[in-house]
Amino acid sequence: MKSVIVGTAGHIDHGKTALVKALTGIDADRLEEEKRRGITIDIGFAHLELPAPSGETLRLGFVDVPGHERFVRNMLAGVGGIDVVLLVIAADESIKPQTREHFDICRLLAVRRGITVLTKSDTVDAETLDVVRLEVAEFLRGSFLDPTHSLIVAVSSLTGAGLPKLKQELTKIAREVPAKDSSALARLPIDRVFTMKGFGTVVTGTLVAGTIRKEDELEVFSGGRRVRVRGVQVHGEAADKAVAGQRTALNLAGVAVEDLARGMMLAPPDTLRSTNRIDVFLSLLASAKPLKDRARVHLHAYTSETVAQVALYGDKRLQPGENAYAQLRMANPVLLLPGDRFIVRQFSPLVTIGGGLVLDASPLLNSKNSRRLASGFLHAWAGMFEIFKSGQQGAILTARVGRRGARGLTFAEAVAETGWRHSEVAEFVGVLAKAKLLVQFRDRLFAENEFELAQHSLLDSVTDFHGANPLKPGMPKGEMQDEVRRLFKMAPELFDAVLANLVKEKKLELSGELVRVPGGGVVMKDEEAESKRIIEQAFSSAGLQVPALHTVLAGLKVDKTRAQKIVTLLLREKILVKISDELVFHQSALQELREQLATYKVKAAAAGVAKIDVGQFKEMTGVSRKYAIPLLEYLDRERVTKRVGDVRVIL
Ligand SMILES: Nc1nc2c(ncn2[C@@H]2O[C@H](COP(=O)(O)OP(=O)(O)O)[C@@H](O)[C@H]2O)c(=O)[nH]1
Ligand SMILES: [Mg+2]
Repeated sequence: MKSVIVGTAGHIDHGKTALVKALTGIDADRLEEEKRRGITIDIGFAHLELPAPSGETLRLGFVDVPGHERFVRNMLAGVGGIDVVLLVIAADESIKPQTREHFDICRLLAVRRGITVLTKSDTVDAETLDVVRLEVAEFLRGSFLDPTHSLIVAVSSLTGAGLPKLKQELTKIAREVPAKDSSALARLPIDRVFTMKGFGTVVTGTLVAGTIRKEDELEVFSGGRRVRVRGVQVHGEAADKAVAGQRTALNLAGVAVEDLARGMMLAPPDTLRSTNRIDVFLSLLASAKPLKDRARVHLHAYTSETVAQVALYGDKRLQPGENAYAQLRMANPVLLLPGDRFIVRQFSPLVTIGGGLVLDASPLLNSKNSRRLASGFLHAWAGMFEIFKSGQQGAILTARVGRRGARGLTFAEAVAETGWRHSEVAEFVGVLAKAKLLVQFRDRLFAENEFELAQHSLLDSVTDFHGANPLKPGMPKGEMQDEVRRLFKMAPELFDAVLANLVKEKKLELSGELVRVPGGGVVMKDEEAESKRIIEQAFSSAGLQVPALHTVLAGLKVDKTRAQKIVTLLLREKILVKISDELVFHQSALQELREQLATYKVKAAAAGVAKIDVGQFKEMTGVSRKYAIPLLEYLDRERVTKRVGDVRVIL
């Protein structure tokens, strides 16, 4: 059964509630105060099943809205999910202020279908009705209700005149409403919260997307609370599930009435994110005053309402009847997705001044930077907005991935940014990867050219490393990864893939954790590596009684030049330390000497003076004078000791 939501719109007392009752038999004024005062204060609901000529049954859910100017905010909470509008204009009063305001709102929200209903036809004569009809036709010209393609029906809820024709037209239009994607991610903007005896917490709303089933877990936006669906009602009857386009009531477990309110949104858990900033395409009504950059407004989207600041990209002021790209900074976070519509009302006094289309609910730029954007970046930025506005999913995904550069975009982020299902994202990724626009590494997506850029970055990084470290065998992989993360925010997924590819193409070499350009760095052959080990071993085992360097080198398999190269490398790596032309020590032996001296100092200080002379030094270390003098001079240079006359003060 196809479900379609029909909303009323129009000035107070023009017969909206009476019309809904005449069509459905249901009085949508449900509040005691509404019944007593005879006016609609809050949105009300009714439903009707209509047989279509094709044999199918259409289920119409009605949202009846208040016409009073003081309750426009309630009207806005109801109009969010409607498919068809009944623009109600009383034949005896014709167009009034809220006729205009409600009609503006419908246009700004991009309501596509509707019927103009001239009510109270019984109160005027045929001639007056004709005049009003002409007036109304003029008013509607060029809009989605333009009389050349949309009907104006005169009815009387009192006598029933015109109602059959209206029902017929409603059936026709309802059938034209495109079926909604019930497999999309579910979103239910909450319009009412109450307790029902024996049930507990109940919320209602117009399900704007997807399906909600009994036992589903949902997340409450904003705030992150989890709730479980204990029961589902559709148009007042128990059901296993509610699908997009249905008036839906949910009995919720895990939440108290006080924790929920109109304006919150229910959606699948851990999938979407609420936001304080949205980039939008904003339209200012011709009837509004010019809108200044940084102006504060009231933002209405679905059932939510928050104060927001408008940061205009580009001009400092938006003229009436014009459009602009802008960033809205909200006082309270709201769950919105690209493609959603919204209304803005003047901060004070409260009048509807415009509305528009959400382009991006996860903008990368803060509106604080929009000044900077105004000059140079705007052009490129506008190009992206155009793509977002186009609604072309492939181009949108490519742009969203592309703007993240080497950081890429994960599948989960793609889902949260677009509101598309994971499988839908995957489908587009498949197509775009084939078209060589995107690449995927593990769970992350990158623009194809990022791969190319990353190759250059990695090659540069290693080449620079060799330049700065001529005697090192290669650049540690971790250091390389840190560098490209710091410089380009490169994701590990891209790094790994690019490095693997460069190694495969023999543009880089990998040995253990070291990366080098082929032929770059110090490459040791087996016998060189062995020689290096032998030298190191000779000195580390000798302690301070070191052999002469030339003796050690003479015993190696490698020739003199190569042997010298290895020594240079060992000195460079600070494994060996040269303290005089003749003498080379292993760093561990010198380290031990420092510790010995430190211990000696403690003892000597206890005896009165932290001093040592050459004799004491020889005794302590067991070395001959030939070694003792250069060692002490080395220690002086290292500021471990200080020569004072014939003795050394231990520092
Ligand atoms: N004569 C006549 N009165 C109507 C008709 N429709 C509504 N009314 C009356 O007009 C008043 C306002 O109607 P209501 O439906 O509450 O208007 P709303 O504010 O637009 O919802 C009520 O007193 C209705 O009885 C109609 O078709 N003919
Ligand atoms: Mg009413």
